[in-house]
Amino acid sequence: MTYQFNNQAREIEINKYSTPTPWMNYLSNGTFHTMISQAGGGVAFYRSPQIWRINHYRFFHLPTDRSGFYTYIKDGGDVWCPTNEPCKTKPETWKAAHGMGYTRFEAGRNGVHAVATYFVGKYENALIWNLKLKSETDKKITLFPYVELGMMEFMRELQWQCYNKHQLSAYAIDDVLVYRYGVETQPKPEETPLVYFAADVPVTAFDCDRDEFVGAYRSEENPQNVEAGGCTNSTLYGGDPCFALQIDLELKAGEEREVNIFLGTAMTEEEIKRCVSHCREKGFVETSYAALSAQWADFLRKFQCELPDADVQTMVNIWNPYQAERNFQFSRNISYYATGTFRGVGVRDTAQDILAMVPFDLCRAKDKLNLLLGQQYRDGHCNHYCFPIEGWEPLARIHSDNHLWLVMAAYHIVMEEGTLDYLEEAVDFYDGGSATVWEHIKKSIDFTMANLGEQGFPLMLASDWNDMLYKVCREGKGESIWTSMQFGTVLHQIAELADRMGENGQKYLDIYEAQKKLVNEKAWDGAWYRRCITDDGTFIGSAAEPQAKIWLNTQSWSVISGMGAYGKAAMDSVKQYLDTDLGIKKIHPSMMTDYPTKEGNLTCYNKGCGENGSVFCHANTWAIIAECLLKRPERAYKYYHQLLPMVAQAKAGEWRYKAEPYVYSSNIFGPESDKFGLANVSWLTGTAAWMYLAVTQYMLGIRPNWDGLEIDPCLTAQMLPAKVTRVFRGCTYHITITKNERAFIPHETGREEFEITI
Ligand code: IFM
Repeated sequence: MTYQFNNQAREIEINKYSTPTPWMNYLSNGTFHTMISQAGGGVAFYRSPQIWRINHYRFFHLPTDRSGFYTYIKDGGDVWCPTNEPCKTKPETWKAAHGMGYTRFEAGRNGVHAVATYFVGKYENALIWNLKLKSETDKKITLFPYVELGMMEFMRELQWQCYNKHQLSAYAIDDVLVYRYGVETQPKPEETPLVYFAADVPVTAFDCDRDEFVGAYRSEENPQNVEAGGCTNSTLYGGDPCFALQIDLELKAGEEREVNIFLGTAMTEEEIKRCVSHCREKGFVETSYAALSAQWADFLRKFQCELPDADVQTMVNIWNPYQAERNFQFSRNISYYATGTFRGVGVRDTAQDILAMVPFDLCRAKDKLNLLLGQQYRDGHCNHYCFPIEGWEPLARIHSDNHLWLVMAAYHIVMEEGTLDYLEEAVDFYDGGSATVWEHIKKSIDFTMANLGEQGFPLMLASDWNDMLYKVCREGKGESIWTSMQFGTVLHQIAELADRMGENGQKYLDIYEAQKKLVNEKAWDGAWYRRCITDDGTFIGSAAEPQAKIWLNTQSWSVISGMGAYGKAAMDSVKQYLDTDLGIKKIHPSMMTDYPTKEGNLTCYNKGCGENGSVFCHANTWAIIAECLLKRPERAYKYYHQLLPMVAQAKAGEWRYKAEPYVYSSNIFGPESDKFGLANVSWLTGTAAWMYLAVTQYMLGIRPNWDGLEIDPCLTAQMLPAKVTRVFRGCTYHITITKNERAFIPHETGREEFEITI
């Protein structure tokens, strides 16, 4: 087995370095971040991977997953790395473990044993490499920690490095290496940090010039200075920089030596000196690691469960909330699949990520929602992406769904908190003026009302949730039936809030009823709900159409919104036409590139890939929720269980599935592709937040409402009995569910513990 979960330690242990794709982890303190693979490859960045990337990561190039955070161990003529990669000479024993905010490698060769733990602590903006070394015999070895630096702006590097690389410098101040990104016209020079590299043991020599360290026609596989046994103290004022240290160590038989390496950022050389001396203080690394563990324990304790299904328990208690937190933090920025060059904070995606942060950290959830509300215009629409760190102009495209997600996020915050206080906070509009959160979300409704199409559904505009539908409204006439259902969902939420705010909730319910009527009269196709209407009036997603006859989202949301008079039948069609053993396809059948017309084709994707007939995991979550609302636990469990990453990976096979078995992917190639089962775009996907909601709030059914905690389980025998600990409004609820029966626990202020069995 390539891996096993160690839930006690909240780790996944990986026994083979050559996984089919890099299996990543994200290490972060909120300011300094590192994505690192099971083989030590990855990329570090300060705040933004778009403008403050620290090292090179070569996307799509072979060999894959280079460069990274390597320490060469030279033991006589033998050179190897605890990370396994990038040396040709491999350790004799090896395993890696990804844990909550850290990654560890344990390796041994020729009687030398190394444990290398990488993490980013909260006390300094630095990736800490903690190396523990032991030898069975007395030995002299040399360590060469190494990072290949690059231009901090990836896109500028691609275009302009021939000039700009001569504005980089890397040099030593005593035994600390410093990298200065001196590139002119960089976006925020006054906020650009220096990068440092230091050890907490004496350093014999160093290199800052990559070519000097690596040599000609070599790679990180076999750097010439490692082979030669020593660095050459090269500095770099123009060219290709790197950080390499030479550390000569004497190991006594059986004795453990600890070496810490710090790859960090600071604004000035003075500050670097302060940071490095802080890092070198006795106990600093230990304290930082302990704080990281405590932080994750505190985060995860808010919702813990005991279930008969071990895989579900692993996901609910550990990996799903962990992934959701990382999504919340990084939005759809940088991953093994996404280069982190152009996507900032997407309003649609981030508003959904907030939903999973709400039960864990209301402050972070509110701050993020305020950021998104700041992207809203006075007429109620909002920007599509914004770049709060980079300071770039936002992407101002108007989509039919963005602003409506804001209502949902605000509603979840209010229900978690049980007060209306948040709605009274003031947030500026993007185009000037300020309003309370409450006023903001009412504007969202106004905007949709002001942008209804000829048939009465919301205009599609630059697409709804489904990016690929951007061609539907080129002439400004196309309409989205799914947005009508999303609108319906949030109309119910805002109606409830309006009543609590002392305003007229009924007016929203009236709009809801009108949209509901349309959905059932104009969008029902006979066995499912149609998807949208093109500029020329064609209904996409209809049995009468030659392709893409049925779409998942309008079936699941017909139930979620409560609008679908035929919701049950619609979801039966999902089962009949869209479900596979590896998840539910988004559409069926996949489209050709001439549909609905050659010029107005909806997709260029090959059949079964991406948006065109893959199993779109994010959208599968809504089918699970819909089945729970329909009280069909067997279906909900099937849809949930088959997409558990470890289950899907085992079913498809490791080499076919390829992605990580511990985090969700955005999509899995569908049966119309010869690569059916290939999971891709893992980690940063809305699947994480919604899967978390689906299992905790709909399958386990533990949902906050205004008065307390509602328990409305929809579980199969595989999930019963379920024991849940849920922290809610300061009280710890111990809930045992033995059957699918509804219960309600009214919130009582001041209560600290509560126990209930259903
Ligand atoms: O909704 C989008 C998301 O914003 C980006 N990834 C694809 C989804 C579906 O099109």
